Amino acid sequence: RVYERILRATKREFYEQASIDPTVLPLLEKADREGVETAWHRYLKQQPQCGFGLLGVCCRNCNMGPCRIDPFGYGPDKGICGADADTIVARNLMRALAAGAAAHSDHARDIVEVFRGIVDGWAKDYKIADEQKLLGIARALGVKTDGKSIMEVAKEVVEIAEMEFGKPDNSPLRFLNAYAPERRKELWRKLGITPRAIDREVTEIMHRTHMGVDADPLNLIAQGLRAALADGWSGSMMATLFSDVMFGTPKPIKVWANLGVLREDSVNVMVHGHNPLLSMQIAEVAKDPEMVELAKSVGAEGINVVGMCCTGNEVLMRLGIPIAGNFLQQELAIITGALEAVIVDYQCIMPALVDVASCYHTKIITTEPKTKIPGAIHIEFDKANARESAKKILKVAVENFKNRVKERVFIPKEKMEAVVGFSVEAILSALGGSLEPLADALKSGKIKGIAGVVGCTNPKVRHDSSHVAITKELIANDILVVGTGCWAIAMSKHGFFKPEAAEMAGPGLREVCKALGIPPALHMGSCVDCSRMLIALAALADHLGVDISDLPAAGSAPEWYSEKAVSIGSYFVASGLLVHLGTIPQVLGSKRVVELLTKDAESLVGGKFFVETDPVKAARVMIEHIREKRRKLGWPE
Ligand code: XCC
Ligand code: SF4
Repeated sequence: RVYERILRATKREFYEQASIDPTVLPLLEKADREGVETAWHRYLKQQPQCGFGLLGVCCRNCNMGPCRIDPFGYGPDKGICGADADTIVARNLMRALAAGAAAHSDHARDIVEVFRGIVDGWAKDYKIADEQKLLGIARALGVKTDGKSIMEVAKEVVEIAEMEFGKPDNSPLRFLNAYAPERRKELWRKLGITPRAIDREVTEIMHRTHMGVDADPLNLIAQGLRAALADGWSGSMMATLFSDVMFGTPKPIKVWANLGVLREDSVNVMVHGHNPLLSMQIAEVAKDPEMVELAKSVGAEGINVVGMCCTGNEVLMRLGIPIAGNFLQQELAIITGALEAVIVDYQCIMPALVDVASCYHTKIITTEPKTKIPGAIHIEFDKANARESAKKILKVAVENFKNRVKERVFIPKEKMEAVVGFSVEAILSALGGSLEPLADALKSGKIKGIAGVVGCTNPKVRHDSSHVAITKELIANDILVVGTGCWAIAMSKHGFFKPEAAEMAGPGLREVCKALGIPPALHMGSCVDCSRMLIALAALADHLGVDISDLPAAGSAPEWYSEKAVSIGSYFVASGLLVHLGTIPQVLGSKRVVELLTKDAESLVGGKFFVETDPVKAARVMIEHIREKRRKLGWPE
């Protein structure tokens, strides 16, 4: 039906349906006039998408195949090796999860490597910016800090961090052990899903999904949860913790969001990807007098660094660098004709950027050995000479200003003010230093519950629409919403992060927000910062003397596309949360897998998934779930 509607639509109708963000339509029309394609155009060309793929019943895990199962029962019900739909679907999903966990954790590895560089002295352009944070981590890990210099503490901590990736024994991951609540750890032990080492859990998925190893959907999914826990409670968590140590723990800060942050008079440089190691340096060197001088010499007022996706979130929260948009806007930023360069690290970077950029003067600069795109300029970022290296990369952008074609520039005027930067520490300090006020507000029912809303944008959903609709519904029902990633960018753009947004909240939440001067939805950071939510949930559960699965809380990824979201959703489920998915995962070809994820999981880990493409209906399910949890706690509904 969707397909028919799309076929019948005129171009303009299609573009209007693409997004609720006012910057999108004019830029899609500009793209059209200039013969440029975007993800939306390519999405249309992919219709109808492969039914076997959508259901997850296509297997390419060996060279007897590819094999596919006939979902209607007329054709083959087994692959050549005998794997049935349940096995194939479970294996495919676990491989996606493994990729997501690997992405987050490899990002963490790069952060930890530079942290090691601080200890060993080669990472001279990085420093320990937040000593308190480091001491807190040390204490949590059981590292003695008394009488030691900060560098001595750092050395011991980094040794533990490095071992998380590949420690050879079977003991639990050290960060998970330090931060997860006792009841959770006990449950995971009983279920045999305590993660031992990050790389090991990912590798074990790759092993088990090889032909002729694990064919049992439950056993496969159990290993998936184990890898996801390794990601959430260690990989992603280390990425967050050490980024805070090196760049500072985010505090509330006023920022601007949406494509209107691009400037006609300046060199516009977009940092895109996930890791703050380079983007923080770019943002800093852009203020360097030498670079500003260079920008003036080519006729610009200065250098305007803007962010995209999660590395954008990293510099947004720490430096107030404006954010140009979320995932589906990456091509549009180039189509404005006003972008001198896109500097990328990794993840969520469409290879199409190079094609789009070829129609404009924009340069795409890749910087990581593991991320190269044919047609892009590759300048490897040297972390041992970070500042000089960042300058070298930025210079390419500045010198490109003279190639901008003024007549082809169109910068949408829309930009929105937002208050972001709600780390756990910042939330605690807004609460006056303890969890007590939040616990009281929850118990009395002023705040009914907490929802974590995260994740991407996806052309299968009208861009930003589900993020906005679900958040509106939740806050109107007195549920405090926290979140990360492209959800958080959507919220920034649509005004949910202004303190005045409290007016959209129900009476109880509104009162609390007004008293504290905070918005009803809180920006907690980038994708890896979902680990901040784990820490907050654990602290709240401990404070109340209950398990995470008892809390009036739920999660949602309304517009997710990424394999990383599979891992995030899974670690929240394994940590005891109900998690909503707003785009349909490729699992419907197996009734068994669907049952495991949406029913059986709850009796095992206390959390489960549910799939609902209608955001308002999804919010109602989450609200009902929260009511139920309140009933069980004996709190007023
Ligand atoms: Fe990527 Fe993190 Fe998704 Fe946005 S939200 S599209 S993963 S940038 Ni994590
Ligand atoms: Fe086919 Fe089995 Fe090989 Fe998959 S693993 S491609 S189902 S033979």
